Amino acid sequence: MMNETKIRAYLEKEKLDAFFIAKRVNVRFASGWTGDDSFILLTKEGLYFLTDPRYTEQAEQEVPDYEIINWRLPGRTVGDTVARLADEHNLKSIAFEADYLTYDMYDDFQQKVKAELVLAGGVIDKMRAVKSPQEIAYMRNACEISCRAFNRILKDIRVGMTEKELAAKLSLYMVQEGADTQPYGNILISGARTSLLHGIPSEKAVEYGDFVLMDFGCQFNGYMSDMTRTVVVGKATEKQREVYEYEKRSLEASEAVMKAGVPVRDVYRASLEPLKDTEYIPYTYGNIGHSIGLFVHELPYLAEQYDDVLVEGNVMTIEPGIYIPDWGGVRIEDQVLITKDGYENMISIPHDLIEL
Ligand SMILES: [Mn+2]
Repeated sequence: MMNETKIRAYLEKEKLDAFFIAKRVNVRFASGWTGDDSFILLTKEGLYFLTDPRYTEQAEQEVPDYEIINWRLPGRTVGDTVARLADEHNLKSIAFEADYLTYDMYDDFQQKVKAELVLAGGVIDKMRAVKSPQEIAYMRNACEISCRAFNRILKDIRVGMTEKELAAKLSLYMVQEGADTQPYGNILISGARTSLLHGIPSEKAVEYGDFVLMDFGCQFNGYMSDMTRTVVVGKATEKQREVYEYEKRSLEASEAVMKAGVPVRDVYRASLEPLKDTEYIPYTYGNIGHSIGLFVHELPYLAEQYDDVLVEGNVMTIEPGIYIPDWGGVRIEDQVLITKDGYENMISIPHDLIEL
């Protein structure tokens, strides 16, 4: 059993009979299941794990408390199995992830399932916002792995290496340092391309004087790290130094206000303070961080438009940036655990400019 009790508490409170869970990270959060393509129907008394023959053996090992059901029979859909379970257990209402279910699946459920389908988008996602000590420990580990990989990649960054080659090496280093498997879509871009907020590593070779921006992370037992550092190949110019310095102040100003009880809006506003009399405000982006866990971008976010307040046990990334089109950008990103009085930074690499 993992977090089923939290979901049952929600059913109790909302007077619902069951929750159908399809989003992969929510299935993992609920049950601990590490595989793919599987669904959970959780009722007040029952735990049903809907999977197919590729996964039945793994399911017996990983989710032993569940009744494991092969839904993939000829001509059958997940909706058929859910409809049968709903009838057998007299379920009147089933909550589902309205922000995730495909239209096809919803349509199929509507035709076959007699229980009322209740919109519950984002519900389990919100349950994931406060991390347990074990989840925090996993993320500390993921961050340490990333930091070790960062120290290794610095030795490889030199004129002539392409962004793709370096990105591949960085991924390899994280796996060698203990990450789960292939890390997720890492950003490693250089030169003027560093103004692309989510630039994809290209065939561009690193040149002397380039910024190299690395926004990357890995998973440890499914839990993610996410960090960014921007370095200069060779000696930084005056302008590079200036932009870097403002970016560093922006990051540190926002980190300085982070603690439980602080509105996310205030963290965002603090990031702009050091820039307010400069030309750089138009080159910032309105979302400077996100929660992280089993998924890289979780709730809450750090931006003006959200009413969320930080609470103890949130794990947040904090990543303001300055992005100047056709010139380049600087981003520094930490991953922090929110505590009663402040935060613990899980990223041990200093914020100072590194010249290679
Ligand atoms: Mn991030």
